[in-house]
Amino acid sequence: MNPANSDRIYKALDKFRIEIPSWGFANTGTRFGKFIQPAAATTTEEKFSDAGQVHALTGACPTVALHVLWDFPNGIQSVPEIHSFAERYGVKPGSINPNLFQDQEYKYGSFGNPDPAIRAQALQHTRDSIAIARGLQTRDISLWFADGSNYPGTANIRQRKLWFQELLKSAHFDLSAGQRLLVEYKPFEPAFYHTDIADWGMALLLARHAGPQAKVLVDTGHHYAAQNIEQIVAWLLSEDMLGGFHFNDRRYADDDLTLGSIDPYQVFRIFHEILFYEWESRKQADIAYMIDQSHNLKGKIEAMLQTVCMAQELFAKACLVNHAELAAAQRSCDLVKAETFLQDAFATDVRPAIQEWRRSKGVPLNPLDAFRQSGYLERITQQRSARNSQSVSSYA
Ligand code: RM4
Ligand code: MN
Ligand code: MN
Repeated sequence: MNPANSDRIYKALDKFRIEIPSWGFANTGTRFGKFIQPAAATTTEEKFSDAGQVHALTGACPTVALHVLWDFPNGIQSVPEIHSFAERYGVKPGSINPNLFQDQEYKYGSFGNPDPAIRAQALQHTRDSIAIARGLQTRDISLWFADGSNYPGTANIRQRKLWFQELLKSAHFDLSAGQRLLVEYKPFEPAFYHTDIADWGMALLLARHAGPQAKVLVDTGHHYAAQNIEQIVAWLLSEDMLGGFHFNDRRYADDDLTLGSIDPYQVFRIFHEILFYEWESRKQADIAYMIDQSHNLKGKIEAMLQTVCMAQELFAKACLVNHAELAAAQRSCDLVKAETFLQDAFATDVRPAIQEWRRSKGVPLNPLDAFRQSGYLERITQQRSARNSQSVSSYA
């Protein structure tokens, strides 16, 4: 690889950060059952410890996304504890995810629930989550709603939209300067007839209505098959409304498979649209890159390392596109030439350059190998297996 390209890769990796989810280290499963891993994290402290390993081995994941219901058993009172875990394990708290889908009250929805008392409870939980984020000095509050309906005629879709508008706006009032509300969308599941925020357009309208600190969050798994996700990314960038990503891969629906395991070219194309935008606009896009994956078959820490390394590789490949030449080829409608710029960048083996970058940062050249040799997995398996064996695994 020529030195100019290696240099581009080093610079790109220097600024590339990706957040890992606390829930990716705990035991999870399918809707049919949980498959217990003896090494899975059983406490928030253990999640921080595992996240700290991923960051220590990659140097690319300084923050961990937290879910309020699962990681803050005492709400705002848990903040000092989280601070101490962050200190101890070398990873900071990142985005704060309110949980508006698990409590029994939310059977018929949260912000879209016909019962005003439940809507008020959902808003209060969101406000508490914003206060938690403030206490932790983290920027993003990331909202995903399971709200929707399963059968035609059972929900007033327009009325629910108004409730969403009203409550998101109220939540926005609570934000401090610099904080952001990220609004995630999902076409279906758990609701199978209609979802209140089903696509990027709905999320965009709601975020706009809420206020200037609300942006859209794109979870790559939350699209119908064949959807052109990079076009959505390009439009959101053009509207200055792209707040962040939840990265994962999918084959059918919200599969939460390891990033790039099915379609690495799509992730490359997403990164390309972002870098092309930055080149053209001469602006740095302010996007939170986050992983939203929870593996029940692969080892949790291994899968997370695999994901981070894949994200770095695809980002490095995307930074090899020569934007000036691409723009010229697009202007002259030289289709084959334009497409070839992308294909050549994608086909480039960036791994040696990434290893050089890792060497310069003092992290292992192969994070996965280093993890396997570290003895960490054996240690936590021993420490946690008794507790994990008591975990409930049945679906019904
Ligand atoms: C949803 C969505 C959210 C995540 C939950 C657990 O499908 O992707 O971002 O918090 O799952
Ligand atoms: Mn998500
Ligand atoms: Mn999801």
